[in-house]
Amino acid sequence: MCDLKQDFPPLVNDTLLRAARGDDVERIPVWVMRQAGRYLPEFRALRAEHNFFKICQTPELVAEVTLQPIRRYDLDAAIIFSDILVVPQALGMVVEMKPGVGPVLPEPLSSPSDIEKLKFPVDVKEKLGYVFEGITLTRHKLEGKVPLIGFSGAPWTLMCYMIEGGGSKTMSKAKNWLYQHPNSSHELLKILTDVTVDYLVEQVIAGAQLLQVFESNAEYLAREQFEEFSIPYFKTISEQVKKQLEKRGVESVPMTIFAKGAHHSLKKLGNIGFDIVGLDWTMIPNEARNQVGPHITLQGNLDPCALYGSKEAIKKLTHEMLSAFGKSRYIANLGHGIYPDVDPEHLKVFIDTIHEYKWST
Ligand code: 1CP
Repeated sequence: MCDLKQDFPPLVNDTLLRAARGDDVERIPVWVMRQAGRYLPEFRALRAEHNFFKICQTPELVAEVTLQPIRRYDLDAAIIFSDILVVPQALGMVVEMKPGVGPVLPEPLSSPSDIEKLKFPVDVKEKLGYVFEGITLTRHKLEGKVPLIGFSGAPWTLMCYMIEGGGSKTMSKAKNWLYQHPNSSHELLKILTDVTVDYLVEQVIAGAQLLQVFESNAEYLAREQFEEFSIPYFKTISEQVKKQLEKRGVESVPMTIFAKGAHHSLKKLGNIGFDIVGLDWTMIPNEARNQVGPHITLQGNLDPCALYGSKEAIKKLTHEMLSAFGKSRYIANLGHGIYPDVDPEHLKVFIDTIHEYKWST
């Protein structure tokens, strides 16, 4: 790999990073979870020619897909094109992306003894080097226009896919482990945490300017399980990523935790070393603010289905969202990833409405 890492172009629009730090911003920064992907015709055209993971593994294609929404919209950040399931792949599991179905792991972990089959420890530079190359190349191709976000799945969410073998309505197989095999569950979650820390550290070294951890499956856990099987690993991730970066002489970057459905634990989420807490659309902005405290930047949270409404309705709901969050310590986003059947023009209305909003002083 050639050393592309030096001399990244200077960042022109740093609004997102300033909002992450709690500095004043002249306009609210906005990016959208899953902003590069299936709702965009230009992504579908490229996807028709290439296997999903082939795209993830090819830095030029990663850069191209990451840039597609940046060309189309006035976004304040890019998120690297990849998937959370590259981590189970790095651990030796087979993951396929089936059109119309989603991810399928044909040989899931069916009992705790299967943990031994995982190829651990993982040399992330060897197994996931393609992600880091994609990040470095994308940083160059972005030409400093907006910051680049790196990401990973959180351990519990990854554990779900590895045990369920794909998506699930109940996560009952993965939850079975929490009740039947708590020690083995912790063993697996610890393995996933170790890989995730190394993976996120290398993403920053490769050029990621903010990191988001997706705990999309938090909503399946009651508070007690969330406190036992999810929160402690968030803490380890934020502490270890920052510590290892310091050791490597690299400046740390803001970190976001998005724990979908974790209403019961917003207070704790404000206290685990993450700088930004992402909210889903069922969470209420001022209640979340009271819970997480004033030192956290909030991100979210329009219902992704609101983009099915008329343009006028989208504007109205977006205005309501903005006035509910207020201008400081806030990053606008949807409350979960954008759906594939959304009209791309409707996303434009959401983004432009955020930027055009007139704050009364
Ligand atoms: O633009 C971006 O946001 C970057 C690309 C990205 C991200 C951040 C993709 C591409 N996947 C993800 C994260 C991801 N992947 C999450 C966390 C965010 C979330 O909750 O939505 C999860 C749970 C996955 C797993 C996954 N991968 C699913 C969900 C399945 C389920 O259980 O409902 C799906 C459908 C995928 C496939 C996928 N990932 C990304 C794309 C563009 C696609 C579609 C694949 C295709 O083209 O066939």
